[in-house]
Amino acid sequence: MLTQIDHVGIAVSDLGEAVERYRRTFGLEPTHRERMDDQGVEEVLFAVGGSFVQLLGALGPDTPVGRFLRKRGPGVHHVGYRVAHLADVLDHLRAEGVSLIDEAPRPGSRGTTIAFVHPKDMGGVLVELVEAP
Ligand code: CMX
Ligand code: CO
Repeated sequence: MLTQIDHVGIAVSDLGEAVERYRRTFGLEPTHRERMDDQGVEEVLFAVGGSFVQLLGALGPDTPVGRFLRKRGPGVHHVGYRVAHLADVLDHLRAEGVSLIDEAPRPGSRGTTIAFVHPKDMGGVLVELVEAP
């Protein structure tokens, strides 16, 4: 069902500073930058092997990442898993009684299709499912 780790999402308070930190510390160059107004975030992706590190800056305090930063501070925000058929995986999770944040697949960055699973049934970890374009 899960084919690989697509990305690890990390909430940062200053996106520009975090990008410089990853560049200097690990010699990584950003491979993608995108502002997603519907999610209230701006992301910068670094490719690591076949997966990404996704740095997430909040577009305002009243957004998922903005609230996370206020309550918990910077750190790991979610894990994104790649799946082949997102709609089928959502049907399966629903049948298993898992709480979904997104009842149906919706557009993500890079032309992907995504859905979030609530952390309360996932051991406190916010999970994102990602279907490649
Ligand atoms: N990981 C784990 N738990 C989290 C969490 C996270 N990232 N964010 C919030 N929570 C927990 C809180 O600790 C809180 O738990 P308690 O009820 O035990 O206190 C609960 O969820 C509700 O917290 P909240 O402050 O009310 O948070 P929100 O209103 O933001 O709701 C959530 C939480 C997960 C439903 C919301 O953040 C959401 O819908 N997230 C999905 C969308 C998203 O995160 N977009 C940004 C990333 C975009 C991308 O990667 O493409
Ligand atoms: Co993500």
